[in-house]
Amino acid sequence: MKSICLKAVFLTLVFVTIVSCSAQTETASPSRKLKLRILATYPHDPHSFTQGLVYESGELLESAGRYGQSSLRRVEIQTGKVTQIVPQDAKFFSEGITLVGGKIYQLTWQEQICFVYDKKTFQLTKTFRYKGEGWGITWDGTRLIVSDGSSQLKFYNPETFQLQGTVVVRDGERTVGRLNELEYVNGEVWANVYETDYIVRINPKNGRVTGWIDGRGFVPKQFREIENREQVLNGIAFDPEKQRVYITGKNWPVMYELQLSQE
Ligand SMILES: [Ca+2]
Repeated sequence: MKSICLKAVFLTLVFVTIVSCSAQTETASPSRKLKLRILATYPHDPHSFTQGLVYESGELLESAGRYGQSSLRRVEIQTGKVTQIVPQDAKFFSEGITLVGGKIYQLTWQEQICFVYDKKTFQLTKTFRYKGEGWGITWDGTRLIVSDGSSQLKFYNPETFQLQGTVVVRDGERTVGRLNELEYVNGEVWANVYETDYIVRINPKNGRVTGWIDGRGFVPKQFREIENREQVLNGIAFDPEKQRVYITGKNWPVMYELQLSQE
C-alpha cells in the first residue's frame, strides 16, 4: 500500500512541473520550472492544528492554532517529537511564524498582536500590535511578508511593524484569495491557499502567480473523502542550504521532506 501511495504522490509532483510550466506561459512571468522529489515521510503530531512552520538548524519550529490549544513548538524532524513548547493563553489563536535573526515572530488570528520570542529559549521578548487579521508570515531578508486571508500580501518593517506596502496576488486577471501559511523560497513566496491542498507560488515584487503546486496527493487517506474538511495542507518550511521543503497539514499525522531542484 505504501508504494502505491508514494506512486500517487509522485504522479502529483510530476503534475506540479506541468502546471508550473503552463502557468509560466499563461502569465509570461519569469517562473522557473521546479521539481519536487519526496525524500522521506516523518511522523507529525496529529493534535497540532498547524498554522506556521519554519526550518531552523536541523529542526522545525511550528505554530499550532485554535483557542485553548495554541502553542509555539520546537519539533525533531525525524521523530515528530516536540522537544520545547510554549502554550499560548487561551484568549489567543496562534497563526503563522517566521524567523528574523534570533527572534521568532508569531501572529495571532484576530487578536492583532504579534508575539516575538527568543528562538533558543522561547522567552517572550516583545509584542507588536497590527491592524486586521493575521494568517501567515515569512521573511525575505529585509521585510516581513504577511497574509491576512485575503488576496493581499502586506510588507512590514520587522523593527517597528510599520506597514511598508502591499501587493494583490493575481493569476492572470483573477485574484487569488485566502492566502494562508507562507514561506520564502528562492525569491518567491509560497502560500497555502486555505481550504484547498494547493500551494501558490508568487512573485512578491508584483503579486503575480508564477505557478501552482498540487498537494492533493499528500493528503492522508483518512481525510480525503471528508467534505469541507479543516485538515487541509498547511505548513511549509524551507531549508535554503539543502534546498529541502517540509510540508504538512492541520492535524495531519505525517510530514513530508521534499528535495527541490530546478529543471
Ligand atoms: Ca512557513
